[in-house]
Amino acid sequence: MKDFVQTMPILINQFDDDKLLKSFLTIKIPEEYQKEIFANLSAFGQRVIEDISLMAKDAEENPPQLIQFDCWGNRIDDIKTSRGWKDLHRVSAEEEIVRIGYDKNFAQYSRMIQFSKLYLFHPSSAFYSCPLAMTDGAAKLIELYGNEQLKLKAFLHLTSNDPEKFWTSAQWMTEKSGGSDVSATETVARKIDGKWKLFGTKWFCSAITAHMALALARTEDEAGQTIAGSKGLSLFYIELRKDTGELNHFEIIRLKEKLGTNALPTAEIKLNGTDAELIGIEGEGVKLISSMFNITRLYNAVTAIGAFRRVLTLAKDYSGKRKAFKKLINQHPLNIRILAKAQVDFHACFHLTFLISEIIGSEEVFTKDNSLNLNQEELSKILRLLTPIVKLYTAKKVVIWTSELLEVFAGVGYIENSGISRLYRDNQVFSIWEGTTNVLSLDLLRALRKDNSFSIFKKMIFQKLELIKTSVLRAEVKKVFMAIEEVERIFEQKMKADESELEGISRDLAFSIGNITAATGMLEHAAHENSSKNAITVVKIFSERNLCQIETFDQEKLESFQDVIA
Ligand code: MFK
Repeated sequence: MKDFVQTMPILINQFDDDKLLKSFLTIKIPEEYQKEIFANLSAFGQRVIEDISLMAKDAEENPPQLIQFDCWGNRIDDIKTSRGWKDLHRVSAEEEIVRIGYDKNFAQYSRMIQFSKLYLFHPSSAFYSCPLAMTDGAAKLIELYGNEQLKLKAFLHLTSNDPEKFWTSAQWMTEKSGGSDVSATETVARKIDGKWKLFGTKWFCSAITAHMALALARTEDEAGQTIAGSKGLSLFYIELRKDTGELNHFEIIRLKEKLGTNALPTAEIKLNGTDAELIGIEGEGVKLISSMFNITRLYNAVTAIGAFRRVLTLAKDYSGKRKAFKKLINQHPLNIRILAKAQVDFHACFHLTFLISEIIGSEEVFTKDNSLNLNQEELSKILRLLTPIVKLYTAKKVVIWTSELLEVFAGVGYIENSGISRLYRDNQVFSIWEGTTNVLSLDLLRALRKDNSFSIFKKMIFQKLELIKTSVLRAEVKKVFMAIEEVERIFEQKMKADESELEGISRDLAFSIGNITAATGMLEHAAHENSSKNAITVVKIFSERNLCQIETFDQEKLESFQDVIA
């Protein structure tokens, strides 16, 4: 019997090899920027398979350790991280992954370039993308609501390209009393000698090695009374260490043992009078911190599609090397079907995510002649509407497809040191942190109700579709027009029904709007003369499915479901 030796899948330059990203950017980015951007991304595309991936490997192999006591018995709560993890910090600063979004050197295209870089970086970053997400979210929040001092100190650190000056931020919301239900927060903020100090436990603090954090706490009045619910929550800025290097009056109870993301130091902490500075007005904490998590949710989507592409690239490469039943597995019809369907869903996720990069870029660097032909208020409302959708849609797809594509590797994909099983464990996080699929579906309802944004969304989609004149795509364009009308009809009908009916369809609503947006992006791309070669075939296959996928759900159905699970 021959030895069991298989040819490993390999990666080549992750930008040069990405036909979709390259053709998308060629279409969207003005020519004057292209040379510089393409050279930068190409060099970075090589680094992510060379030195950066070695840093990630080191970080994965040497997970963080909590050293609670020194040899003399003193409580120190030191977190030991690997060389690789520290190098990833340096590279993130030097490659300006956060900074690009703020220096605006590429005007309204800055976010698109930043997202391209993050998308290339994430799968080789051992989840250093997570501290970067919170760093960007904190920068955005401080830019919007911070006082001059925070803008002159924290903001400059968060957006620095000097590794010595670059800070990362954490986001401290989750508590034992309620992860998604932030209104149950128990941490209190007490004014002592005119200064805010925080007391309580935060249960899931990602990136505990960050320099600063933004945290929610319930403010006490002079009589020690608090207001219940989210109206009693305020937002605080915290520096994690004092000038002496000691922790700012908090203890690290433990590092979390998680299913994946094991290079990332996530901690449970106890705040024992942590010095903090109030941001904004008391009682507006949830509203203010939403400007942070609306950015981290976009990072979630960008990193999810980066991870999706990595799994798909490895699976396709391996399929062209592995023989079974006398031929390469990429010649078996069933496998061809699976890979093609994954590729089509990947294109959908890509276009959905990169369309939002165009929207946020146009909103942040507003010009009247923006490519979306919308005013700034309309752009903000569409951004608010699509943020939960792009997060939940891409997360769910990467979770499902990572599981499916693992089968391409069969037993090897289940072996720990293949690296494939780690992708499976890691990618599961995308649909959990930063709001689960259900929480985000409900957030979509919040956005739809508050801003009446469906009509603006419809306007954007119609404007885009009306510009597509390619006759070969006529049927697909028509299908999107019909889907949007159908979604609107059902949504309006459910708005008049019992609240539980609207809640019950909110997830389907989110995926349907996601399908419509993705199809529009794919059609726009396919119709362009510079599109990637197979773009027309891809969107045709995508459009074979029902774009509006809202299942019937009413009181009777709810009762029968209750009966089923009783
Ligand atoms: C690799 C990239 C990954 C990055 C990961 C980083 C790792 C971080 C790990 C974590 O920390 S995970 C923790 C994640 N936790 C969450 O995402 C919380 C999930 N729960 C929710 O999102 C709930 O919907 C929410 C806490 C927001 C509900 O809170 P409330 O207080 O019940 O909401 P309410 O009362 O409806 O809204 C309060 C105000 O906030 C309202 O404004 P007004 O007072 O003006 O009316 C809302 O409109 C506003 N608001 C809520 N959500 C908003 C928002 N505004 C804008 N955008 C939103 N998304």
